[in-house]
Amino acid sequence: MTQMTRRALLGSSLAAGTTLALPTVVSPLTAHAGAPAILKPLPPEWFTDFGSNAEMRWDSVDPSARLTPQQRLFVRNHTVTPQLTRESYALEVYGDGLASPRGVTEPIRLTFAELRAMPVTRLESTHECTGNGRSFFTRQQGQQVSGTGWSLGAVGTVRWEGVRLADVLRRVGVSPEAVSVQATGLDPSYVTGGTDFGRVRRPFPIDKALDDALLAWGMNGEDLLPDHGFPLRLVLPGWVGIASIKWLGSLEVARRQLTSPWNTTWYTMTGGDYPPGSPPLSVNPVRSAWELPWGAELRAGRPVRLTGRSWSGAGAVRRVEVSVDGGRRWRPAVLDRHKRGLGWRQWSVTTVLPRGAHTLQARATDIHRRTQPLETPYNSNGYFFDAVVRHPVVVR
Ligand SMILES: Nc1nc2c(c(=O)[nH]1)N[C@H]1C(S)=C(S)[C@@H](COP(=O)(O)O)O[C@H]1N2
Ligand SMILES: [Mo]
Repeated sequence: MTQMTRRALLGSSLAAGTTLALPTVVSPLTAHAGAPAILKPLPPEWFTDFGSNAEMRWDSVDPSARLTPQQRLFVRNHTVTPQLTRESYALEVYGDGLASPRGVTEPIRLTFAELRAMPVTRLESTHECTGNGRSFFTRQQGQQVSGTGWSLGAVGTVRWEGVRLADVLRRVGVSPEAVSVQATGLDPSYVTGGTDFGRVRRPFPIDKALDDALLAWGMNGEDLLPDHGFPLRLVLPGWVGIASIKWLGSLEVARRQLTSPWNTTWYTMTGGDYPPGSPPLSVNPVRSAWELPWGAELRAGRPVRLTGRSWSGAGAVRRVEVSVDGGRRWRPAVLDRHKRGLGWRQWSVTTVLPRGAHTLQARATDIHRRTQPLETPYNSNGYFFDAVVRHPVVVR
């Protein structure tokens, strides 16, 4: 979405100093001048490279691996990955929602070592960008939308390790009148269309903060990679990816509803039949993907075992039905044993296909009976494409 020039990057690094002090970035100028937006390798067999965003290719997914390896997880950067260190890192907490209110200039500071020494929580969740599947608004529904043209690979299921935000808030002391928490990242300010929107930041309700929100330093038993938020990121399980602020610099706790462009202008539904002022998007919808190339070639006349995965931001997937004849007949897929939690479910179907061009479809339903429609209502930013994707294959 953002094609930043070197000049723009330099500009935003300098402008960053005007919003919040930036003590933890290792020399913003040398770190960003001409540097790639994403630091980890993006081999083309694993990723589609969109510059500051990189999509996991579903045809590269190992059907025997339940978790997405961190090296293969999609990346979504508004600007560039900053290079931070644990030693100079500190989380700043402030706001009038603290038991003893504090202004932005007098925050409570928690070092990495202090946070790391707190009780450890591990949880598995599906991590997904709000715009995942966006390209299908155009490919499948003929609609023009703006944003990165993701297929279905802006998603992964990972095991996070960190400290519960509830534990951190209890430690610093929160007022019973607190309603809203705003997380701000340490990456450079986001500049687009000539406007500097400041640091990437998004508020969320105190209820989510006190429920399952995590401040994570690890993924799948490893330290976070720089691209995924090292040394510490927020994770709001089941919620839109933007809610999980990377390189977490500060948390403001407030007694009033906080806002940012990331919950009023973006990551809210606009256009189509959506009324102005639609609420910020939170829980991810239900989606499914086949672990196959687009237009995969399959063998005719003998049983083939096809695999895929389905997920929901609200809870486990309970049922997956598949059609291999363009939607005339649907039958249940065989599901894995993961009946609980926010991780995805793997499934398979064994079928004999006749020669010719065919369309595969998968439709999941979660434990709350949320399911996938055949068409997703249009919105101008192409969020939440949750319709059943028509996946073409050729049988020879
Ligand atoms: N600080 C910061 N946090 C961020 C972003 C960002 O650009 N800056 N991108 C958000 C978006 S839109 C998504 S989908 C996820 C992507 O997380 P990942 O790159 O670790 O997969 O991070 C979110 N958190
Ligand atoms: Mo996202």
